[in-house]
Amino acid sequence: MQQVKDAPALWLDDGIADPAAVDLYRTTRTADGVAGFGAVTDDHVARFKSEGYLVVEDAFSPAMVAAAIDGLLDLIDGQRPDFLDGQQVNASGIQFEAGAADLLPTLSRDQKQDVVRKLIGFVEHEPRLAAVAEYPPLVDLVTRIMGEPPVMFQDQALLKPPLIGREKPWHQDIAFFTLPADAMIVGVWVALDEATPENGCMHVIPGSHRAGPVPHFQRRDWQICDADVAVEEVVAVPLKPGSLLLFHGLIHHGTPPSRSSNRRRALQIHYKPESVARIEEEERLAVFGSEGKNVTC
Ligand SMILES: O=C(O)CCC(=O)C(=O)O
Repeated sequence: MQQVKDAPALWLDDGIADPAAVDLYRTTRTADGVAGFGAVTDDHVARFKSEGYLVVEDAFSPAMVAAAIDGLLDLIDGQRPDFLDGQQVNASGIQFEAGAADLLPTLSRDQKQDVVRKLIGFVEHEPRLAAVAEYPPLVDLVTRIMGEPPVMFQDQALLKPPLIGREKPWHQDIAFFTLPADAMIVGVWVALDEATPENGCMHVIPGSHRAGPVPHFQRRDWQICDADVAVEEVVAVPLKPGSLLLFHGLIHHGTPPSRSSNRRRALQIHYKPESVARIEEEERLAVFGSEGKNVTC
């Protein structure tokens, strides 16, 4: 994390861009969705468990999506100072594109969003975003999948600015969490804009969660080795605004760089079963790190 003078705790993205990474996401397969929370059957829940993902279309109304975007822009515009103060302790805040530091004071509220990569910890600060993460039909569906009450433990907004939005390389989310690798961790990715392969929608490898944890390497990011990605099995998950993807914490997934002039804004929320306790950082690295495993990338 770089600190910038006169802008305390300005958090800048330091990931590595590689436009050629788009080749890791080429596919003609796209995910099907269920039409609304009310249409989710026990078979769909069983399919989530075997395939590791489920799409729910029109999960949120256009009014909820519009309110969430307004809430997001207010946070980016610095209208809730307590949100930015949280950055000092890694509790909440905004990660900007590395090239944005000097530009920021000159940008309008609308322009600023196109130099943001990520916001973390909005639930405590923005009720219009909390309304999405705490939406009862969503929490009920996550409860059905887990078989017990879920606890939200991470909430983020993930933005891909037009054309410059970077890839999020293939990974398993539990590799980033101090939670047991065999826990039923559920991620929810909510499209606020139309998400397409061109502007960087989610891509998954169906069933890949069943093979368990795989080593992650520090390359363009903390990621699965490119050579270990089952590129022939990739499924793209294009979503309309207000639709969502539920995905298992061990499913292999990633998003390509943006090649589009359309921005891609999304919310990502993670839930764990109430009964699951945290593990130590060393335990996480023993499972997901490459040290001592005789693996190369
Ligand atoms: O939205 C994105 O681009 C990346 C989402 C993702 O897989 C993650 O942040 O773990």
